[in-house]
Amino acid sequence: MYNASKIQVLKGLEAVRKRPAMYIGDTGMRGLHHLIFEVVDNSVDEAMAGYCKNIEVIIHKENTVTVKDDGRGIPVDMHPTQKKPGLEVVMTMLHAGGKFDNKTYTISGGLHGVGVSVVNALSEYLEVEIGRDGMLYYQRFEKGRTVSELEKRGKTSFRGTTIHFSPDPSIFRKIDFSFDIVSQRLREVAFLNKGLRIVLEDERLGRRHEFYYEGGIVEFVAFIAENKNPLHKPVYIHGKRDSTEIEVALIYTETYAENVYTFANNINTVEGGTHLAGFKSALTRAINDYARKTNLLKENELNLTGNDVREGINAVISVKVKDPQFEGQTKTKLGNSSVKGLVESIVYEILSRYFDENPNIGRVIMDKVKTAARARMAAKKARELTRRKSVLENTTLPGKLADCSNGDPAASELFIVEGDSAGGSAKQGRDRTFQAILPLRGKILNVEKARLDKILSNDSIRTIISALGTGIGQEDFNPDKVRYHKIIIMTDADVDGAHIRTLLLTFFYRHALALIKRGYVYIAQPPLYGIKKGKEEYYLYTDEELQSTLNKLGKDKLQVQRYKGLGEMNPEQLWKTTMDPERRRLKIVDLEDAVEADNIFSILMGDSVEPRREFIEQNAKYVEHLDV
Ligand code: 0RA
Repeated sequence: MYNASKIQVLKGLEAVRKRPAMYIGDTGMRGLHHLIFEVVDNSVDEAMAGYCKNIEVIIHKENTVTVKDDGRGIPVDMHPTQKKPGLEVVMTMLHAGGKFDNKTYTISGGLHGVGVSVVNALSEYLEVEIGRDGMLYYQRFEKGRTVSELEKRGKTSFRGTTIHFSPDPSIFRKIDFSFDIVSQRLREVAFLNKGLRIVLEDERLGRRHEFYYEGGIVEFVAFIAENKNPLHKPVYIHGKRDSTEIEVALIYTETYAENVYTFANNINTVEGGTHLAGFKSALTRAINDYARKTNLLKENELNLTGNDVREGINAVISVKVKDPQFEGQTKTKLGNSSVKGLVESIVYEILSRYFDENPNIGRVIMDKVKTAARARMAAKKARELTRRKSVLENTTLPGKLADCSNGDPAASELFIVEGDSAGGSAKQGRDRTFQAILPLRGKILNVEKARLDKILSNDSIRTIISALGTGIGQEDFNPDKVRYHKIIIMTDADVDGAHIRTLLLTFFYRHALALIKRGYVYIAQPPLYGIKKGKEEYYLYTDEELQSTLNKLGKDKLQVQRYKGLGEMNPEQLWKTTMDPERRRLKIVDLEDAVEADNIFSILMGDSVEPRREFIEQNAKYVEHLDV
């Protein structure tokens, strides 16, 4: 029977297939991985409601995915108003999830929480198995359409939901899941939900990760602070009012940067919001009050500033809110105004009590923030004395820069190039009217571990800043003065190159964010392979391109070269493959790329603690050159 409501349903999922980007952001890597995270989010909802302890994600050989949980199982009984099984409602109606149950924390904004029906709509096929009340149920869908009736498949002791789906190749450009991307997000989710076990298995690679954190965000923040010389054990703050739950874990380290990661309903709120605002004001107040009370701050001394009390802090803030409002450019800013006051009062109260009960830790933290305040005042004085000569107002361009002749920033490009030899090739190969080259060598600074004055004393950073022309620092940075509207990071396609790229992106993220937001920062994509056949030359940028070209050309009389570094290309090749606007490929750096780079050192690097150590050991030769 084809009733009116069914027509509605098809229209809904047709809309998803017509404009998938509206629902999952894009149809590239990000959107593809979103499918997994969407299904996992539903299982995590069950965990947050207290019914699910285990989630298993399997990436199969053909890039199909299974997500299995031991929650209550999607309801299979008739839906009271839709007149069909609950499962079908969940799978074929947009946003149906929250409508017929009373889940405490469903997500109502941003790209998350669009519902499993969206995954269903964008899958070639999707199969569901449900164990509920001792019975096993099964149903299959194709491109969002029901293709089999809900069937009973006998008795079972399994309780929960298993969803197996195959992304539709007519929707996604390329279907190849990244173990690391999935693993990183699942680890984050496990950190944010203590006691939840998440297993990731990759049958293509034979790899397996298991995440389980009894301590939740306390372990999370300890992990973030691990390599930065923590000054004390983590402080944990927890509170619940009405239906809002607040958790904060914080730890000060010897370093200077502030690393506060905020989450609302497990979503990384990169743009901050009311939870962050509440935390900041509580921290400043609690520390100033304690400093006055203990006479560490004398009557004639001024209050510590927000920046003072956050120097070297590492914190994770996680709130679970009933109706989260996500705002901002990337829908990652928490808007619920009531959360600010809640976080502020809970953090202030518990932190003040904590200082009273743990005077040793209180003391260590007061020393840290007072040092920060002294450094701030000394830097201010020094600045006033030197009338900010030096790098901030230095208008002479660095000697290493081969500038372009065009004076128009909108038409000018700056290539930041790793190494002198590649820099030389780039200088010879470029079009000097609009392309400038800045070769980098020497130590690269991990900006996360240094105060601004140290950052400014680093040679590479100074040359970049003066080439850009923007100045640096809270008061002096001015993106309107930028001398190039394309700033292109060009590094080797190896581990060292990736590391340098990460460091540079971290620098831009922390000190020149506006340039990323304006879309001025790019990553060059040099080819990975070159093939010669007689006089013909081919350049291939991915392994897939290499394969298909090899297949096309046959295997005879081919010279295949793998480029390990930019230095292996002569100026003409570098121009043709990587610099010529007509032929090159560029990747624009968006906010999420930058956040990812910034997180690599702190929360996303490698695969949990042990492999991270391996990563550092493997790159030890590199780390030696790292000025930290
Ligand atoms: C609707 C209602 C209930 C649970 C779910 C959906 C649910 C959905 C998914 C998706 C993946 N795993 C899931 N587990 C549960 C509540 C059911 C009840 O009240 O018993």
